[in-house]
Amino acid sequence: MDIATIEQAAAAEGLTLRGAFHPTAADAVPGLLDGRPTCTLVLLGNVGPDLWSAFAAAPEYGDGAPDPLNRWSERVVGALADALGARPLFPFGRPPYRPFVAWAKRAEPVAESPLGMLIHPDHGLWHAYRGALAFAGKIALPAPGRRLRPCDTCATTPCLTGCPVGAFTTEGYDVAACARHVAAPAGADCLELGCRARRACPVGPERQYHPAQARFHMAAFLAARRAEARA
Ligand code: B12
Ligand code: SF4
Ligand code: SF4
Repeated sequence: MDIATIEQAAAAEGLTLRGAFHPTAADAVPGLLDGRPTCTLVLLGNVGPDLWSAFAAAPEYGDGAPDPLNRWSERVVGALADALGARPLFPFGRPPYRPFVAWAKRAEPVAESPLGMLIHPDHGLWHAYRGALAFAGKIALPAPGRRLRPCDTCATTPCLTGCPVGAFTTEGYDVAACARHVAAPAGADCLELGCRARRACPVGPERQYHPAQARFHMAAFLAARRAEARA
């Protein structure tokens, strides 16, 4: 198995290869189901709107059942894992969540932004992870390139002043304040076009999600909050 084969197989399904690494015990990557340790972890996800056309054409998108993108990810990443001889792992589900944020930092040049979300030097804040493939074999990987964190040279940090309700503070992300605003009529801009603070970031503007994708994610965020409140 080589990394280019995995990248091509993922791309054929609408997923982008989001880097890979050779885990150590500190990475807390589970082994394969037959007991072998994971020697290579490959992350898959989306960069900008690249996954959207594949997902919007899938049966899960319009079937009306909960969590369509997660179910699509389980089906597609699960099928890739079967075909490539890997174990699929997912960032969603029930807590405790798999530490995808820490894995992402090992796999590609992403770093925490002042918003908490990971920023990529090319894709900005417009990217996410849909799953990972755990392989027993040690797959040869390109040497990690050194990239600068865009926030280190961002003089005005417009992301920190972009939120109309000040949900991003030095204390962290005020999820309740954000959700209240997005659910209210005054939050229609965030609901329809995506997080305004995220949109204020000048990095990777061409990767910004289109309105249909932005609305889908924001509606999913509100649905997750409602489900949390009911639990
Ligand atoms: C739980 C969770 C949430 C919770 C946050 C709970 C909280 N803060 O109290 C809720 C449902 C609110 C949430 C929302 C969003 N999330 Co979220 N979330 C997760 C999840 C599943 C687990 C995080 C966790 O608890 N890890 C375990 C703890 C121990 O590790 P931690 O690093 O300390 O985790 C903290 C942060 O990750 C933070 N967090 C999680 N999501 C977000 C989003 C923002 C904007 C910020 C500032 C912080 C934050 O909250 C965690 C607990 O304090 C991760 C996936 C994963 N497996 O990691 C995605 C993840 C972090 N979320 C992600 C995203 C994109 C979002 C949204 C922006 C989705 C959207 N709507 O587009 C929204 C934010 C809404 C907005 N303003 O736009 C991405 C981030 C990608 C990136 N570029 O960095 C991840 C990695 C999922 C993915 N599939 O890629 N999320
Ligand atoms: S606006 Fe500046 S500080 Fe904020 S995430 Fe973008 S590059 Fe980083
Ligand atoms: S979605 Fe809107 S209310 Fe929520 S953090 Fe982003 S800018 Fe603030």
